[in-house]
Amino acid sequence: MRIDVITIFPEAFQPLDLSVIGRARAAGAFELCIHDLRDFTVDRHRKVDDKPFGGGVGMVMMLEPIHKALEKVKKENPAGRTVILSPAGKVFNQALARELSVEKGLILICGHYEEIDERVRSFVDLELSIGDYVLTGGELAALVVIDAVTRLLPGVLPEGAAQEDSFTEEHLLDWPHYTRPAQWRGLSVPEVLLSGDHKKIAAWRRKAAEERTQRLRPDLRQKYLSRKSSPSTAEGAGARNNEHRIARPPSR
Ligand code: JCQ
Repeated sequence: MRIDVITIFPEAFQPLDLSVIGRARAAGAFELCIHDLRDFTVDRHRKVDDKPFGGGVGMVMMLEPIHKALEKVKKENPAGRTVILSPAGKVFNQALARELSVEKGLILICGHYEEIDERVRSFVDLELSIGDYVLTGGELAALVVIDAVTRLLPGVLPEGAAQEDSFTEEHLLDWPHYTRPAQWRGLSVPEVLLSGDHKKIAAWRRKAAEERTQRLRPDLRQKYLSRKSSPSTAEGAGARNNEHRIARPPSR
């Protein structure tokens, strides 16, 4: 997969040089290209924003630099899905991370200031939100999406590690984990985990995951149960509305 990012803060993507994702990138599991939006400006001041029509505080990101950047980047990443990050987007989750992880390419556009000119939505494929809060820019949201998507690519995690997350797509939290020592300052490990009985251990984990989900995230548990009974409506209006998905034939 090739990922391009269009941003006014290229340095914000340094975290992707670290740890698991950094090593995977160095090993060629995916390609990442960061583009400075100011390189696509047309004026002496390298201006990327302007005052809002109709007045008001704050600035609006201009269309022209974003469009110019996209023109260049799309030539290098022709199958890349163009994505903008904003609180108005479709709320990102593990299922969306899986969907994006099978794309040939992604092109992420990071907004700043108060807003992006609304007309940008006429030339992007998808608008994503990482949650219901407001950030100062799209960079942190893009980092979250890149991390969640790239860890699903072949060769990034140890064999089987990403498969275990299928649990989370069933709307279950992970089961409790323990490591040595088995006794620590009066805190012990559940007996069954020391038994060596793998069938019993698997059953315990399933039950523990369900109990823990009910206790800590009853909302997830509810979705899990309603999906089992009527799969198409389990996500509610969020999944049914197609507003964030702009029609385009799937990439080859
Ligand atoms: C992303 N959840 C919050 C803020 C406007 C493109 O328009 C805007 C983008 C941002 C930055 O992204 C977020 C965000 N997911 O705040 C305002």
